[in-house]
Amino acid sequence: VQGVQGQRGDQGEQGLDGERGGQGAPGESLVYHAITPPDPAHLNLDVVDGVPSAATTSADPLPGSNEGVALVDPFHLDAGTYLVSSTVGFFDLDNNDSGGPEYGVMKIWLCTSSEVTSCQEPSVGSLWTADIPDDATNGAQQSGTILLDVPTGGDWVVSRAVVRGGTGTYQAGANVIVTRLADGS
Ligand SMILES: [Ca+2]
Ligand SMILES: [Ca+2]
Repeated sequence: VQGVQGQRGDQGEQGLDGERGGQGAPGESLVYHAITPPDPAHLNLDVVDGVPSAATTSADPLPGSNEGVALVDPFHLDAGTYLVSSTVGFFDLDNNDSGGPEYGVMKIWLCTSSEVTSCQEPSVGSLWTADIPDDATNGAQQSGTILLDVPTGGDWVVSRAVVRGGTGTYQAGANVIVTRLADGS
C-alpha cells in the first residue's frame, strides 16, 4: 500500500549569474550641433557679416587662398562614421550690384587642426545656393547631408563660405547637426 506523500522540501539556493551577452551595435546619437548666433546689427538674423566674394569660376573657398569666413566654429570628431547635416542661408543685405548671379558656397573639410590652413582639398562636402535675391531682405538657402568617415586618431571638421560671382561682402549663417552611426576602430 502506498504511503502518504511527504512534505515539499525547502527551495534551493539561487544559481550563479549567467555570462554577460555580447555588446550590441552602437545606436545613433547626437554628438554635436551648432548654429550661427544672432547678429544684432542685422535684425538678429543668425548670420555673420563680411562673407567675401569670389570669381564665379573659382574653386573658392580654398585653404591658403581665398579662405572665406567660418559660419560655425570648427569642431573635433573621434574616429567613427557620422551623418553630418547642414543648412546654409546667404543674404545680400547691402544690396550689392554684382552685374550677375551671386551664389553662396560653403565647403567642409576634414583637417588635422582647427586652423583652415591645415585643411586640404578635396573637401568632404559642399553646399551651393541659387542666386541670392537682390531685395536686401530675403535669403538663398540650401541644405544637405553627408556620410563622414573619420579615421583613427580623429579629425577636425572645418567649414568656410564665400559668394561666387558676387562683389563686396555678404551675410550668411549655417547650422550643423552631427549624429554617430558607428564607432571607429
Ligand atoms: Ca545683389
Ligand atoms: Ca542676386
